[in-house]
Amino acid sequence: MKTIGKSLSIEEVEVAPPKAREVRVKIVATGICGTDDHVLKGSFPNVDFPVIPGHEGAGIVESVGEGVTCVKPGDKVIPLCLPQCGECSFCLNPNTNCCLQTHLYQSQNLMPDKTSRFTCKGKQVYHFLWISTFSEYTVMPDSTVVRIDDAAPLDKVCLFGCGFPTGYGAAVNTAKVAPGSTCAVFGLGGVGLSVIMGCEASGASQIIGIDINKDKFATAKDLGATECINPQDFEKPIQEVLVEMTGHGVDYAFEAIGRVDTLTAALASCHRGSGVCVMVGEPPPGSQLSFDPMMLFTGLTLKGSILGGWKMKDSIPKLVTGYLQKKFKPDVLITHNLPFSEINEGFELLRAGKSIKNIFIDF
Ligand code: PAD
Ligand code: ZN
Ligand code: ZN
Repeated sequence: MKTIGKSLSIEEVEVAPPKAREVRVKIVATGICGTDDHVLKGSFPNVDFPVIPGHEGAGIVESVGEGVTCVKPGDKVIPLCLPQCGECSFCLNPNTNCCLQTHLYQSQNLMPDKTSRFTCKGKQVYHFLWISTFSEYTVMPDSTVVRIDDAAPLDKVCLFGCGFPTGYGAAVNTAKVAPGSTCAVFGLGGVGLSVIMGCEASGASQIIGIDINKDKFATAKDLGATECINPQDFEKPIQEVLVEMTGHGVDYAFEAIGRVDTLTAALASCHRGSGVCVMVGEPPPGSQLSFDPMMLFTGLTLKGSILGGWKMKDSIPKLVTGYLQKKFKPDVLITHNLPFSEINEGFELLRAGKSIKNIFIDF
């Protein structure tokens, strides 16, 4: 549980039974995503405190409320940080994965009936993105949970709740990386390394990883980066280095850090006539991007990508099945398996650049 200005504290929380169209899930494993760190630092917009964060989990359905037909007790599931209600105009639009129920359009700090299922010492605790996976039990609407293959190892496939599909999908869905192309990936955390996996799977011939932490380079190269560079090793701006390395700039640049300066650099490192820059990292709330609009005049494209463009209910079970068929290897990202009691140590490891993905079990 997180109270503003404090680190996470582990508390006894009462988790009420699911109401109609809600599901109560026993979380078996959860990861930390960079977005959870934004929540702890207070830079994720519109979070109410005290809150139970966490959105990269996997578990087992414990009970369901009236009218729930998509899952039943005992099913292995992944909670979805982007709902898919299946009925709104955005769900019916094949060109967006952002259901109108997502946190960008309405608050998910309480259940749809505007009450919380969490109580601690008699006080209401808020939900996060409707799924709050940093909890042994959690309740979510049925639009934000999906059944996965019974054979899926939950301590691995929890990564399909956010980080892996976000990065992989940014390459294969949003950018649609073409075979033989050049790619630059800014930020080699869980998300950026998953972008590299997507670029590699798409047949990119040059994949340049960019990070200020050289310890990330070995994993990036194992996953398909052809070279890795640290902007601090150069006197000139990194975009100039990338343009020189590739002739006229990269075909695709991905920002997977969440900073405006690196987003501007990613944009400027793209091929002016046909480059595609994809914003994946979440910039601080209220920030503004400033660049010469003439950059776009000759064909450069700037796009955003949330959750890799996947409609989560449709896609996550298929991705998990693909994992079981060894099509993806997101477990390479798991550097630490820790008991849930060490969740704060997990955030410290992430901030110190000493971990990629921390997975928590043993609630
Ligand atoms: P992470 O902290 O594991 O990785 C960030 C990486 O960026 C680290 O390797 C840092 O060393 C590196 N870095 C930091 N500053 C710089 C810099 N100035 N130049 C170069 N490299 C730098 O986080 P993550 O991979 O879990 O998440 C990355 C971002 O993606 C973060 O902003 C998160 O909120 C966002 C995100 N977006 C979505 C989405 O749907 N678009 C989903 C999940 C996460
Ligand atoms: Zn995330
Ligand atoms: Zn919808």
